[in-house]
Amino acid sequence: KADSRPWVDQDLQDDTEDKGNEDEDDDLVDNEEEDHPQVPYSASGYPEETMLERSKDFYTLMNQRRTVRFISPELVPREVINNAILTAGTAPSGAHTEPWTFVVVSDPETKHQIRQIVEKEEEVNYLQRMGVKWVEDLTKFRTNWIKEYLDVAPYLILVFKQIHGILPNGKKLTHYYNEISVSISCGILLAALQNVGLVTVTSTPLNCGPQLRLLLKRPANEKLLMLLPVGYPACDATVPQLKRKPLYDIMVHI
Ligand code: IYR
Repeated sequence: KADSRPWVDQDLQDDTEDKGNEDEDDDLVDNEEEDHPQVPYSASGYPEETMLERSKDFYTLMNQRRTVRFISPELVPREVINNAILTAGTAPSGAHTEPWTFVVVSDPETKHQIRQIVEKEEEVNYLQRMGVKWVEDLTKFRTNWIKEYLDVAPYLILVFKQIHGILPNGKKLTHYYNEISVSISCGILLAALQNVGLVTVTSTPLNCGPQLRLLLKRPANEKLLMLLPVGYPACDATVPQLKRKPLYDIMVHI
């Protein structure tokens, strides 16, 4: 199956029977349980000059973000990670369903088990599933299936998307746009980590989802979307020299 549809991730076929009752939440009574009255909203409101300065400052900060594969084992305060995850949880979500679970792993034994699962699958990915062109496209990044950072990083954050929720009555709660909602939350998480000087790798371990979900004892309505090893950069960390597209290549003004 080496060259057959490498983009199709078996994880998407993880249709393990989950706890949710097959019935969708078509019962309006469930939705009425929690009413959201309208409350006033007022923005902070900056003068234009301040806006301009803040827009530049934030761009400068985020433009320094790089995927760093060499992470220091130095410990990071747990509260910083908690705050970053709280920040990620401010993402918008379809019908405010907040369809995310962030599993934070610092236990060395669990990190090692994760590494073993990921490396075993990634070896097959590189040697068979991805195909010659994909592997070639990655040569400039010098990546391979050895993922030392999975042992070394003080934290691994595994982001799961909940493809549906489960109501107290056992029925499924529809999680609209769950993938894009959780993807947005990952973006905000990356910004929150950058803001405190931590680094990560936005890894999406192909074909590891079901095994990692079982290892971490997560229910079947949760699918792994992203695995982020988090820590300070190693003192001898290097990154590939990359350029970002200029504004006129990424923006069209009509
Ligand atoms: N998941 C593999 C391969 C990989 C794929 C892409 I697209 C990258 O930008 C980088 C790596 C790995 O993590 O090595």
